[in-house]
Amino acid sequence: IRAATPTRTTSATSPITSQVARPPVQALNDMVSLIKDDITRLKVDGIVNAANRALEGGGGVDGAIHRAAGGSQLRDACKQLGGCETGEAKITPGFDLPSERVIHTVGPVYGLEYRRDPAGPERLLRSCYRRSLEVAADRGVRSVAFSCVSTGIYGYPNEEAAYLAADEVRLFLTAPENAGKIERVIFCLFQDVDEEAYKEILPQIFPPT
Ligand code: AR6
Repeated sequence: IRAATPTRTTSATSPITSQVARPPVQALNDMVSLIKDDITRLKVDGIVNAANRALEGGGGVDGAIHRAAGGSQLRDACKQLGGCETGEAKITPGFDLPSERVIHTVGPVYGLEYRRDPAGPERLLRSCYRRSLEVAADRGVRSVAFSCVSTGIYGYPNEEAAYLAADEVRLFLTAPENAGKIERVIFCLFQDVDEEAYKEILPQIFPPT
């Protein structure tokens, strides 16, 4: 864990909200947990934004992150990146956010990608989670909080997205070449439908120890 100021405590057992210490909805094992909260409040090394290919900000979690980061600073940093392909991820500082960094990933527009290739949405959504963790690990980001990429405006079915997110994170964390790179993954949920889906799926993919 990179940060060492007294207010930044992100150990495996401590909660990670900024103002109020609230426990995760359900701690499944030492590395993976759920929290129902506004992702802009989390004090972690990196939060994952559900962005668009232009990286110009937008609605949903993207809009909330840009506002909380101090809009123009993050917008300027994103401009330098030259956009981002669907399924890819890029990183910026967090500016005014409690989190150090923002990892911007672009999820598939479900209907559009499905019409192009029915296997496209799964491949691209898995890629978002894998590439976000790879980019994080490359930059020394050890604790990562994910928003529910593609499940809002981009229309990915919630349960399927929850399964793919959890399974792809499991694949990353259990790959021998990734050992020790990421210490903690938090799935940050905003809607009841996602809370229900993750509560059902996570114990299957990350059995409680
Ligand atoms: N904290 C955590 N999660 C949130 C927050 C928040 N403050 N606000 C919304 N969510 P969406 P997408 C949840 O639509 O489907 C933007 O305009 C939300 O409830 O933000 O990938 C971009 O610029 C949902 O569960 O992202 C793109 O154009 C999840 O975040 C497009 O939307 C993702 O919903 C991306 O669409």
